[in-house]
Amino acid sequence: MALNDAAKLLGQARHVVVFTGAGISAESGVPTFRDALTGLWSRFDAQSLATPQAFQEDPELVWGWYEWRRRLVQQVRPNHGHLAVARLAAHVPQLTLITQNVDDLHERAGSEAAVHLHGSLFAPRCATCSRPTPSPATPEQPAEGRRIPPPRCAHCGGPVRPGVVWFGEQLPEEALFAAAQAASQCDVLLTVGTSGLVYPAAEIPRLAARSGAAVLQVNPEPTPLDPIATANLRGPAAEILPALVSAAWS
Ligand code: BV8
Ligand code: ZN
Repeated sequence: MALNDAAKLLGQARHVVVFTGAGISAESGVPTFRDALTGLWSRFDAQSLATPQAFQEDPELVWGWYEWRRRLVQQVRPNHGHLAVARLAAHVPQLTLITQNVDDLHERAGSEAAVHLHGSLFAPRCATCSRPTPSPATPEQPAEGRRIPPPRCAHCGGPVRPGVVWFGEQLPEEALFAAAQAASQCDVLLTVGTSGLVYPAAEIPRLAARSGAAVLQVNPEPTPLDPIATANLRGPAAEILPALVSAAWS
């Protein structure tokens, strides 16, 4: 299905779900999970660092990695893909934005109430008593990163951890419930920049398809979601999304 037909579907939609992954932030300069890690972390893969075990074994290495990512996100800006998603909300009767990303680029692009299935780089909490803690001042870091001891919790003295969902950890219940609810009720789901490999998040587009929604996929590469998609729009999000929104409401 071509972009104009996909735009027609979007233009007639009552409830649109936008489901995003790392690919929508790639053109802002935020590495995806498929991109090899650099500097201090080059000998690790993201999936092994993003675990409670890694933090247990080497908290300074893992905290240093998240502080490096947080600093990078603070230095970059939302791209035309994020901005088109924010614009889309003004055109459709109901829009639910669900993201796997831990950056804040959707919010900085003007999107309200993004459902963060995997948490955020900007919501640290105590690893022991789970009390939220203020984000520390962003430490200077050499480009290749460095080990940083995590701050201590003011209440129990426990180590502070990033407010993200690590592999092997459960997703926040209310976020997962809201996402499943929206996916089962929407009539169009736009999946953007995700490889569809991480569960249970990857179940969301499938739930929408099983519930009768049209799934529109934006990704320069094929993914396991291709077979369930009504349209596979091959290309970068910052090009395809503005074109889709303009075609639907020009
Ligand atoms: C859990 C936060 C259970 C941290 C993240 C079922 C089957 C198999 C395995 C499992 C299963 N169920 C559970 C598992 C285990 C595991 C899992 O899914 N493993 C996979 C890898 C096989 N899941 C879990 O561990 C989950 N927890 O199951 O708990 C449980 C139950 C009870 C009690 C206790 C526990 C937790 C998963 C969440 C992990 N945290 N992030 C952090 O960020 O550091 S996941 C992280 O990786 C991201 O959030 C994201 O979800 C994922 C990366 O995927 P994408 O976003 O899709 O990005 P990716 O890099 O892969 O791909 C980028 C895509 O963009 C590509 O397709 C590329 O072509 C495209 N692209 C590139 N440029 C552009 C573009 N697209 C558009 N425009 C461009 N310019
Ligand atoms: Zn504590």
